[in-house]
Amino acid sequence: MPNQIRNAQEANFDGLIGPTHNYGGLSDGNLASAGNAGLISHPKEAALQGLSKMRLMHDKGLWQGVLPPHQRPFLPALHAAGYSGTDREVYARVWKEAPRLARNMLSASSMWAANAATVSPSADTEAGQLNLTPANLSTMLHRSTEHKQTGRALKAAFPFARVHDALPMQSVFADEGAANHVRLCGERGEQGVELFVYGRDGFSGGDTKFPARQTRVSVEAIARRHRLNPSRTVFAKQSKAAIDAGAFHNDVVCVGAKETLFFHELAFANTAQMKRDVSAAAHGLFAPNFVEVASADVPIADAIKAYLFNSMLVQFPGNDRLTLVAPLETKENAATRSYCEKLTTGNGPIGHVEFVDVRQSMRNGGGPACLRLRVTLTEDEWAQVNMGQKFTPELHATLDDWVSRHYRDTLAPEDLPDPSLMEESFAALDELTKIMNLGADFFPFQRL
Ligand code: SUG
Repeated sequence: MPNQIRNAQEANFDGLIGPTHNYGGLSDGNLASAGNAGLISHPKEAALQGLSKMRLMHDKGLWQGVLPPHQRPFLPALHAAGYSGTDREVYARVWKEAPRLARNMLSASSMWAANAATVSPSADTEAGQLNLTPANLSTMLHRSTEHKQTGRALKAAFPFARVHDALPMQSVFADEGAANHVRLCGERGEQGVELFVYGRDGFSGGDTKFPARQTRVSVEAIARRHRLNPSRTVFAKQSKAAIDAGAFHNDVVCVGAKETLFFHELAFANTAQMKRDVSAAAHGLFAPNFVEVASADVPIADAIKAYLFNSMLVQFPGNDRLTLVAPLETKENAATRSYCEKLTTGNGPIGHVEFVDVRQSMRNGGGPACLRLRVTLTEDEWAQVNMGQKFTPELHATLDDWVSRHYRDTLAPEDLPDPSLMEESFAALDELTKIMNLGADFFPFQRL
């Protein structure tokens, strides 16, 4: 019998964009990150754009949460690399001797909350408890430092949940979290089907030009530790064509919600098999609805450039059909714009498209879907979420003011070695722990 926990909704927890947001060119295989390396960034504008997107979701009636940025620079990694002295001394020396390492430890990449963790709602797990596994993000150095702090933020947000440790920090277990995971369902609070997507096996090497950041070994481990029902769980491989075209995560070419899976025809190595497996796993629960986009309609290069699929697929209260919350870039590309028109004039499951401005994040390859972690919660669970991490108009006003007081308007590559940037960031984060009710020992610099 499927678990039956009613009155559940999907909450979006967005990563609040941190004060060191910059274009470091750190992610091989992420075309935007590579192509925009060295551009001047706008941290204040970036954070305000993120907050506006959260406000839109809240005002439309969805549950919205916030995940705090991480401490950057991440001094513990610099200490581990042999740098010692005062924070200023450490920072000056690493920029002088190892600027690449310095840039990696300054990235605001925790904003992309879709990579924070893999989430299995209580309705899918054997114990009927929300399970989360923070992603080890082991493929990219600048992201490999996120998982511990992410675990802290998730434990603060969801005190009732089982928050696991990240998988072993090793290439065989490479894991990028919810960006390679889709949950389909009928009613949100009933047993769903969890689709895990991987790019390589783990033990045997991959054959892709760009890194395949998720392994089969890792997704099987997560499904096992979350105690998912094997007959309701599907594993599918990304295609080499998608990874090599720049789909460094599956959510660059695929998004799903409720019964609907919206994806590019080149997203999966074996699309027919994936559909058969999802249909079999959903048997007796719901009828999956596959919306497959042909290359003839949207070439994969356009899909990746315009981030059509890195949209949020949501059900706004009062709408019978789903809404695609897409980046403005999708409207500016002829192929993706006309595909969106086709969606809204057709009678498929996706009936509305809204465009949001997250350009600052987009230039690093992070669209609307990257910025949020979806967590399906029952009403009881939502009531237990840390109040300081629930997005409300009051919190929005407080955070807008906090950003305006602490963040820089611009950051050019030559501004990054300035130790004042570190001190400004720590002062901002220290204040944030009070605003968000995170405790006075939340960040490593607070625990010294
Ligand atoms: O991991 N970009 C991120 C973008 C993550 C997008 N997330 C999802 N698709 N869910 C990444 O590649 C670039 C940072 C820089 O170059 O400064 C970066 O980390």
